[in-house]
Amino acid sequence: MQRRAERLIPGGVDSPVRAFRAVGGDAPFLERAEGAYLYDVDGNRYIDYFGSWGPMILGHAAPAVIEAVRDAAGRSTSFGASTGAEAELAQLVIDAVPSIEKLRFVSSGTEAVMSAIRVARAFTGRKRIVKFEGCYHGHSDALLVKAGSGVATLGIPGSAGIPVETTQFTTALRYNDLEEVETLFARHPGEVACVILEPVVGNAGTILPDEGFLQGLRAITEREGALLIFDEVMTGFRLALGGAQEIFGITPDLTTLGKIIGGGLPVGAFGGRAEIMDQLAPLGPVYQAGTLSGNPLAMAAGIATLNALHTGGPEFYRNLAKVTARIADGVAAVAEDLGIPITTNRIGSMFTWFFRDSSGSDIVRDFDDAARSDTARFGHFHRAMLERGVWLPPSQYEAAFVSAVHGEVEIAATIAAAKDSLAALTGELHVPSASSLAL
Ligand code: KE4
Repeated sequence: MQRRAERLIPGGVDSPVRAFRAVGGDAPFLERAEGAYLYDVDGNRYIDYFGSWGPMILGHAAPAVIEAVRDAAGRSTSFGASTGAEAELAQLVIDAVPSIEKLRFVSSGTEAVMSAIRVARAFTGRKRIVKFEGCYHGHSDALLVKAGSGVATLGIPGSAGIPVETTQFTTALRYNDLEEVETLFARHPGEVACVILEPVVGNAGTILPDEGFLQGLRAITEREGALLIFDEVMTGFRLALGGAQEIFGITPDLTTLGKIIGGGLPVGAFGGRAEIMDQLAPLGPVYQAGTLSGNPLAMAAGIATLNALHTGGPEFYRNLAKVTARIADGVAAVAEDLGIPITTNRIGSMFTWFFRDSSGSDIVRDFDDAARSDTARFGHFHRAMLERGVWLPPSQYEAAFVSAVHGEVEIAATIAAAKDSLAALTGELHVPSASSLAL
């Protein structure tokens, strides 16, 4: 199956991270999934900790979602004309995220971010965009900027096929560094259209904002007349019903969403104050469009998912966080006992175990910290866990996710698999630091 896929599709995958390049080996091909479990074509079962990269917060094949999609499919799969479902899902999003007065649906997080950037540039009449190293906002040209481009230099394309002219107005700064943000604005007064970030980073592994970082960004952008864009494609409806902005009490000007709001079907969205969103055609001068935007099946899956989350409310998220803590901290405790340096970053139902070399500090608060991880050892751990029926995201720089149907059985099985896997690693540990040699 792998060989056939590789003959027909570059790398055999429709998205690079699925190719397991960061962890080695071939990724199993999946046949189906249910609840917290994935089932591959050879009949192996895995506890799922990447959840389709975020959407599967209810668990796979949630009955209400499947029922809604089946029902919608019977009425045709796409119209390219308005349906009541779009406004119904929009209302469920807006009820949960007060900063959004109006939104538009698209078919991916990439489209949502690309469109939000365009409307921010139109609304402010400015060109420059500021992002942060380690934050991923989809693969639109202007946002694929090499890490480390920093305040001094022009945005340097982070991928082949992107002309420097496209990224010259993009600056990537260090996450959690307000000083760099101040310096950037001092160098480019009146030029910055927007600052975009993952309010909790999931694409460098999980990295939390320092106390005051988000508040500082809000104050600076307010003062400078730039828009603050929270890319909540991953954190939206993941960390709380109102996402990271609810947790940290920040009101961004624009928010991008995806993943969970489509319940596993292709949906992205961008939204914010009506005065900004009304720049969009057919009302305003900003063109943005999509054949399958607001697709009826995707809307049905999103409505079923968000209805379940609205019904579950704060208690739903508290339970998710409790189960996540037991899993993440349970495995970290095993690593500690075995003398394997791991830093666990965790919030809500997102977490990452950073495998540290024994010399580095144990704090991971920006991309440089994350990049000091022992990715080879993470790769060995990933493979060992996969062999024991636990499928972690196949990269040190991805967040793991827990669903509402991960329970006692999955907690115990994951910690047991980790005990075996980490013990197997100890033989490959580098020479321990002097302190741990002390007799
Ligand atoms: P999509 O275009 O992949 O739907 O969304 C892009 C995107 C935008 N913003 C954030 C914060 C995101 O996390 C993403 C996509 N996340 C990755 C997972 N790290 C998608 C997985 C993949 O690329 O295959």
